Amino acid sequence: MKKPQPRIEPYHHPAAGWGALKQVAINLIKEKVTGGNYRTLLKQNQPNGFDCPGCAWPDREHASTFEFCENGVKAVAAEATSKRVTPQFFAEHTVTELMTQSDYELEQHGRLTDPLVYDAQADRYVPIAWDDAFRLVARHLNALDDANRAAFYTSGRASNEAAFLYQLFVRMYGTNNFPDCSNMCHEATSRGLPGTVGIGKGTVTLDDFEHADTLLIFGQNPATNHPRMLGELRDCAKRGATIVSINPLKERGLERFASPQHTLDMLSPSGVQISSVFIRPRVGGDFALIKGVAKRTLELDDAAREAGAERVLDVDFLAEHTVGFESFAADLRAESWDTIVAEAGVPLEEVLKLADIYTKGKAVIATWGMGITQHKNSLATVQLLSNLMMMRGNIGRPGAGLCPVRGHSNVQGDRTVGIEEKPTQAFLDRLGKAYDFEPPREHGYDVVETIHAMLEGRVKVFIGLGGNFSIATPDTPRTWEAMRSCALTVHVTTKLNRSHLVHGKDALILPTLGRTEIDMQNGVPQGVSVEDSMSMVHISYGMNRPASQNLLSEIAIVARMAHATLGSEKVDWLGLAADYSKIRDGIEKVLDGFENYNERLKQPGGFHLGVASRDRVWMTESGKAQFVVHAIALDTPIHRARAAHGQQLMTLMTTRSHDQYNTTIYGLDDRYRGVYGQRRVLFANREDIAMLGYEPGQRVDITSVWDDGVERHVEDFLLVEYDIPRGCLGAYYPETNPLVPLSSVADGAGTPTSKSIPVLLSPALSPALSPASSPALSPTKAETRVA
Ligand SMILES: Nc1nc2c(c(=O)[nH]1)N[C@H]1C(S)=C(S)[C@@H](COP(=O)(O)OP(=O)(O)OC[C@H]3O[C@@H](n4cnc5c(=O)[nH]c(N)nc54)[C@H](O)[C@@H]3O)O[C@H]1N2
Ligand SMILES: Nc1nc2c(c(=O)[nH]1)N[C@H]1C(S)=C(S)[C@@H](COP(=O)(O)OP(=O)(O)OC[C@H]3O[C@@H](n4cnc5c(=O)[nH]c(N)nc54)[C@H](O)[C@@H]3O)O[C@H]1N2
Ligand SMILES: [Mo]
Repeated sequence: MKKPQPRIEPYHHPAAGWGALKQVAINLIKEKVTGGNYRTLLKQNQPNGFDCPGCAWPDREHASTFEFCENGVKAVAAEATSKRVTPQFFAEHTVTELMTQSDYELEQHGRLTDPLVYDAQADRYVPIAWDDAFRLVARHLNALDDANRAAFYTSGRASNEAAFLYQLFVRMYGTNNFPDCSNMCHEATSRGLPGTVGIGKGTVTLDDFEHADTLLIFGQNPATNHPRMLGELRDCAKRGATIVSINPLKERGLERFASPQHTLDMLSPSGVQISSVFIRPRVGGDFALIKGVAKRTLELDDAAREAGAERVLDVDFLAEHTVGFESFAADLRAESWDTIVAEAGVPLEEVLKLADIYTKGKAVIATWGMGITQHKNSLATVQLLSNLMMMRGNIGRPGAGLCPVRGHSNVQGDRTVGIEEKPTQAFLDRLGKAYDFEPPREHGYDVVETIHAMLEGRVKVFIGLGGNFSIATPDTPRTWEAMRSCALTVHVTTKLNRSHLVHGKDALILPTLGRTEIDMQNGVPQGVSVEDSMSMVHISYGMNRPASQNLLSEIAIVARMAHATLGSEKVDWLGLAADYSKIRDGIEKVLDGFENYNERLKQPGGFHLGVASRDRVWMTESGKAQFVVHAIALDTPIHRARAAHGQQLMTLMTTRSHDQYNTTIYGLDDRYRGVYGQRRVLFANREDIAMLGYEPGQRVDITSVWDDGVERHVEDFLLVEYDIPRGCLGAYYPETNPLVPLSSVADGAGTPTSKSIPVLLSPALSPALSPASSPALSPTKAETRVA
């Protein structure tokens, strides 16, 4: 295929539509997906098919007609590619050489076929027998003087069975060090909601979308990240529901959408209007905005009470189900409108308008994504949003509720089955009893703590079940230094990525089956189960021939690692790996809600794992839903940086382009935002560009402002004029991860603050790199800055 010409060209069509159909065809051709594997696309999210590895958005009954999703197809095509990375490939390339390739190029090489071990002398990965690989892992783990010197990462694609077995192995080994991708993702949700409604999960199911009259979409870009959600929003819009987008950007998919399942949409040039209202806070302004809406709700209730009209607050719900409302109300009354408006970056009329919409809604769903969770105050923001919804009883009734929209297809399930660095004692008790051992009791490290621990020599072995730890994480040069200080790094993986190249003294690449592939154990095809964003648990069967004969399933890899490290006296690891239903029996024993697990998975669509708050049962300390008071923070790192640098200081958010899946770069376009053939772009407001003395199209370097004396810097970004609030910038992740300071995390959640980085710009010093070939994360540049 010819190299794309880098260009900027605004997109005027509705999201999805014909543009998406065209991309599907292009991706199947690019990945050279062959005959049989095409047909598997039709089995995606079907009762006997596989769960889409794309995102965690649920499916109607998991049994509807084939739901079309461009990015689901990209994810499946990327896994079904006929390209292969064989031992021969590694014989031809040293690791140092591969480091000069971009993440996009690394992804393009295809599927890994054989287990590999790093040979330091040759600076190459060379083949290793599976048993030898497991022996190497066991030798390292058993040589550590303390189990807490190892960390076990999980990316949210791992199935319930793989994740449960993994946590059992790791806890029997002796640690709770479970950094996982959700530490960087919805942690503010998982840690915040238990404090208000008792459980860190959403309260709605898809059925509620049929009854909602108002939807508030906070900080999400569904056209790219959860395309199937747009189908749901489309139907809501057609029914006349009010949809509000709360986002600094006017994302295309929230404006107009043409559903490929609906002929009329496809024939209409403008598609269907989705959001009728766009509220555009400044980056990080949501907390103040939501506080304003809550304050106004209270004022409207005061007025209604005085006039003897119907109350605006759901007083029955407040009385019967909640505690703490009085102090919450007092805090709202004391809050100044000036502070709210200044910190939200939204004019007062807009705050009042949003409150008006919210209070007119009889059934309101609030959804949220990374625009809410990746800030310093993200946990407080999630709790405040939950409180706002509680004011009008919008939790636990039809058509209303909390809807965090998760990322990875099984990130929620992984946490449910025990991928948790802060497990409850009750969970550990049951696990220990079921498997006759004493689990480690003290809390383990999350992602950021793991990196700190490696840097300080406290963690020496890193094992990753999927993911791309070295560039999904913040502060790239320090993370690389951390990874390189390890005695052993191990990656269970499908495709070559940066993390394999930024390795410990010993290093293993263990290639595994993807979810779309047939997983045969003892002659019986095995299914795995996953839990989506709305707590539906269902089974998934792969359909494609494995990419290589020498792949093992994730479960087999975990089991054989455990067998080699711990032996099989207590747990018959290999027996469990031979029949996954036995692992599910274990899950059923240890966790509530999984009664008759194997049986209930046979129902088409699976089953709903009860969420207590949905039933208005509150698993909080008080036994009620709790109002929590948080002040608007006025002394954040952003405030301090602005005080020091004035107007020059900008707040940078890092998001996904349309052609990526997290760190996996499928292509170089971001169609809906009008970016083609390049990724090193920086979206800025036209007036800011002028104020800072630049021109659109000029190239700039970006430096973050932090107080630890470390220079964090990325180079050579194209300034693109964009409709974004003043003082805010947008760029892609992972290219900008070197800018996120390791110590900059969400209070109470530990999430890197990758959507609010205080930065300064300067004219680009280096000559412009060719955008199409520039390393996605210029590794050499990042490396030169490793202290
Ligand atoms: N195709 C595809 N699908 C994916 C992924 C992918 O990379 N590619 N990733 C998966 C994963 S792991 C996740 S977590 C989800 C992520 O899905 P999203 O949550 O949609 O993630 P992002 O693209 O990072 O950014 C979300 C939005 O937040 C907005 N935003 C930024 N700062 C703020 C703010 O301060 N306030 C508000 N209100 N909005 C803000 C941005 O403008 C953007 O529209 O998608 C999942 N699905
Ligand atoms: N600056 C910034 N940083 C961020 C974010 C952001 O918005 N901005 N978002 C954060 C978020 S929300 C997340 S979730 C993390 C994502 O962090 P990760 O989950 O670590 O990253 P991914 O890019 O999803 O992982 C991709 C790799 O997983 C492997 N893989 C794919 N499929 C499989 C499989 O079936 N099995 C196994 N074993 N491996 C597989 C492939 O090798 C692929 O290269 O990044 C976070 N980092
Ligand atoms: Mo995520």
